[in-house]
Amino acid sequence: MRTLVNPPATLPQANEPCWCGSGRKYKRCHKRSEGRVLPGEVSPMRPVPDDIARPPYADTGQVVPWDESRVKSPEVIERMRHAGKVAAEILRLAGEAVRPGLTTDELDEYVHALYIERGAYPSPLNYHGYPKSVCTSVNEVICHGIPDSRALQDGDIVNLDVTGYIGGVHGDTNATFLVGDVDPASRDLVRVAEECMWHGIEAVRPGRPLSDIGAAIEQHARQHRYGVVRAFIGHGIGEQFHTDIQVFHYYDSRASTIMRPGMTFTIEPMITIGSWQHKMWDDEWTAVTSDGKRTAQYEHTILVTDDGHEVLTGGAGAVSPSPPWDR
Ligand code: EYF
Ligand code: CO
Ligand code: CO
Repeated sequence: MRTLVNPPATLPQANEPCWCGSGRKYKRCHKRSEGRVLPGEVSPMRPVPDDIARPPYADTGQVVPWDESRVKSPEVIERMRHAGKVAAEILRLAGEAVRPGLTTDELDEYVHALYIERGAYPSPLNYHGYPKSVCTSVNEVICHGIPDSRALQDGDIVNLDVTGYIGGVHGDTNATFLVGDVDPASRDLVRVAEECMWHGIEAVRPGRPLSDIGAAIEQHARQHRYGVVRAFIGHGIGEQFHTDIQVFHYYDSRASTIMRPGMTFTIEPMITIGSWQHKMWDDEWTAVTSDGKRTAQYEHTILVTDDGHEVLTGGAGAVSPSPPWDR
């Protein structure tokens, strides 16, 4: 029997045989993936010119961690301010390019060029072997979506996660963008995800445990009946993309590390309309919600200061420059 690849114009009823010729009921076959994001073709890795300084994993894809102080020196902090600004600018420009019909691979090509024009190495590229320069996570994709040949569709939401390596340090930031005309429920999700990030940021102060951050995020998400993804967390950052600090986005009493001035880490909550549980695509990179419902994320790189915090990827020119309630 011939097996069809593309769905016909008229779809079967749930209990009728699937259009693909599998012999299974439609509801047990292709109905399950209807409206879901499907993987496309991934283009070859893009080269980075030799004159751009590369992190140690760039050539091998192997990440070999080393001991890095949790508290950064003023000199490292100054370099992180610059890396943060570069990442924030690239994220804003990438978001301005988002439109229906553009493929996520075309977005990657654009973002890759933005890093290079600024003398930055795209931190995701070959990090643990990751094949692209930016993560593009559409609709039910929680994080680490790989740019490919899928075109953005009117009504999609897409998270762009930009990390740049410049001056020997990384700056990491992301935001979720609307593609064309997006339904009110998804717009509310995106708004609350941004608010959750800022509630987490406002909980950053020296002398307090990291668990304050997750508590603030979880409380706000719950208030809106949204879920908080648990499998992916914020991380320490500096000369390495990821250091040993772990930032949970939900309350966990074990997050007892006390925040100290000079610490740098990301806050990057992933908020869901339905289940907070995830499953992985066969590519083993792309994490999606277990129920296929939408999810949204925002991320900033934060410095703990003597009296609170500084948002290294925030400020003028950032997509999310300050708490929405202060704008
Ligand atoms: C080993 C990757 C490794 N990991 C984290 C590698 O912090 C990040 N975003 O805010 C972040 C970004 C990327 C990243 C890009 C690539 N990786 C992804 C998924 C699994 C994995 O296992
Ligand atoms: Co990121
Ligand atoms: Co991050």
